[in-house]
Amino acid sequence: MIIKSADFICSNTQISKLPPPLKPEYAFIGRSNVGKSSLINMLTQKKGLAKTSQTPGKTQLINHFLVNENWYIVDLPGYGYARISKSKKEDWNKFIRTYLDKRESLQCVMVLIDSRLEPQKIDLEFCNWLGEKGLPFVTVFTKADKQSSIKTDQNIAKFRKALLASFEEAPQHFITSSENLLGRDEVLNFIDNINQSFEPPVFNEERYK
Ligand SMILES: Nc1nc2c(ncn2[C@@H]2O[C@H](COP(=O)(O)OP(=O)(O)O)[C@@H](O)[C@H]2O)c(=O)[nH]1
Ligand SMILES: [Mg+2]
Repeated sequence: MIIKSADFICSNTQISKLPPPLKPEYAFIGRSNVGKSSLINMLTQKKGLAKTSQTPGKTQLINHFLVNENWYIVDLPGYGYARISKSKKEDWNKFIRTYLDKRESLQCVMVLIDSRLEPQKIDLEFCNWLGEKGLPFVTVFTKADKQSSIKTDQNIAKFRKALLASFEEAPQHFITSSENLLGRDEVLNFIDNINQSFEPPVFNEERYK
């Protein structure tokens, strides 16, 4: 897929104010600092599109970016940072889980995982929750440039093995680096294929007025 345009559309804290679900969308999510903003910028080749920062927990909104005027990248707040109150965490959970569970046009959840780390409980729990809800997801291993491909492969194999404790099959996965464009074509092709067969869902217009 050739990226001709990628534009920020809106930030939301309310599900009722999201754009109408008429275009296919892909939610990007993972632990804070996993490299989500960098990956979005890498995929779109637009440097400042999603803001990157070293400060965990900055993005607290559902951000919609429209690509090629026909599909959305959705940047979701990162999960699992320590310095946040319990009630805030619960708010996060409720808000994001409602979005993921109810969004009619959501095609796939892209779960970002740091390829340098051994399987993390919070990532596995999140994948298991997606599985329980029957939501389609893939895993996207980030920052592959930071260590040898042997190490990356070992960590991925461990993660996939851990998923097999609750899934019959591990979901499709991608290996990426925002530094050297690794995985870019693969992720964009995956999205392009789904976009080809997208049919706008029937929805209640009143909800989006
Ligand atoms: N070497 C390397 N660094 C990365 C990569 N992706 C992100 N980073 C760095 O990791 C930090 C967090 O990235 P960011 O995209 O802001 O993470 P987010 O919190 O998940 O949005 C930043 O310092 C990035 O420069 C990558 O693929 N390779
Ligand atoms: Mg970010």
